[in-house]
Amino acid sequence: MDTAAGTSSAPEQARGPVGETTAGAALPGSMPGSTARPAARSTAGAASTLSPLVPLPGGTYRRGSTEFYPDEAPVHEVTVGPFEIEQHPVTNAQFAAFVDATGYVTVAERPLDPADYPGVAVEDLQPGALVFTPTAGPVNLSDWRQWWRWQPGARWSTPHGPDSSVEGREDHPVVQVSYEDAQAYAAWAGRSLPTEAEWEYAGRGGLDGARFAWGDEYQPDGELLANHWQGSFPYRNTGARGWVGTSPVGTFPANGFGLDDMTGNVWEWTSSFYTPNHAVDARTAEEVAAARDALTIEMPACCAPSTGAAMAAAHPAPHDPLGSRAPVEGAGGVPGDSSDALAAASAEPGSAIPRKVLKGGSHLCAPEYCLRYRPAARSPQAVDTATSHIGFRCVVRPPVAVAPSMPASTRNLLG
Ligand SMILES: [Cu+2]
Repeated sequence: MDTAAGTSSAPEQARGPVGETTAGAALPGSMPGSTARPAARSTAGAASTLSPLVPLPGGTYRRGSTEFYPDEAPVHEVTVGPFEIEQHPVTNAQFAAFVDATGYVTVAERPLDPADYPGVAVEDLQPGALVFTPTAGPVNLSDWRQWWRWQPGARWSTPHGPDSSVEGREDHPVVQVSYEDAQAYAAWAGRSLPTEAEWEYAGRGGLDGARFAWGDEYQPDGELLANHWQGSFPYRNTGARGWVGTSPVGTFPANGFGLDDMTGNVWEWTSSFYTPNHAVDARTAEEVAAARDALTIEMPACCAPSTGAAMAAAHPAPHDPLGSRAPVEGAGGVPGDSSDALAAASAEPGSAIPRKVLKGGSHLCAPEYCLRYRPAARSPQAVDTATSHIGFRCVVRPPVAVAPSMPASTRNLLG
């Protein structure tokens, strides 16, 4: 494994104009039923630092796409209830406030238990995370290990390793957060993580069925509208509006709901377990697993190490997979996501670590390689894995009235 903290390849670093756009800056965009952005809601201990919430009415929309990757199909109608969603991804400054207030230690900062990794040298069990590193030149794009490395000391505050920091990047999205970390922040904020259906509804910004968050045309009037890879992947990134890597939230225009960075910049965690396609979303875990195992179409693995195999690349499989203590959301009014069986079915074959759906694509998505900076795009991610291009944002739902007579088929539509 690569344990070289001082590796010769320079990790990707933003080199754009720091501070040119401030977090939460008002940008053009309309919200349903309102012309002004709402102020941040007051929640215990966190009020002044949380992202503003944008209220969305909910409704029925067409989820998915048949134009790109098989896991986005079929296009189908989904109904979501009203909810509020954070205007932009959680920033480094916001995550720092959470850590300051709680002393929270992220998964990437926790030591790996030698008992879980017999035969592995103790020095190879340092806390760390996955860091993207550009290659020297063109490489075979089928092997993500060429541009992802396990970096000891990589964590949210030093996202590219011990020599990096988030200083001057306070208004960039936080990265190197696992699913558990995102959930912990949301709980502190009195908020939740969105379901996949909620996220895609929000990401579409009211443009039902559109290819991108801004419409069907990739670059209307030649304008780049999301932070995704510019140049040749994975070795030359000429920058998105000057930014290589993450960009300050709100650097690009908001979508029709007034939401910043819904596509591009960083992938965002959702609470939904990954399914091989939408046709099996509302079925049993057995059907999901069967569909997963039958999925023989070779999908480009995005710009991301999509599964716990990333960890396995650096470490042999632990006896007690981290997934076994992975939090499962669902009992409190998030339909469809509560089943242990669905968690198991979401895992990569041969792995016990559940995978959640990531949405939105990231600054690493390169058009010639990964067309996932779209609302319909999805990517499976093992819940224990943190990388330099995954972040999150939170939602707030109205209190759910208990409706014991609600038929299961209706519940599933919400998931
Ligand atoms: Cu991608």
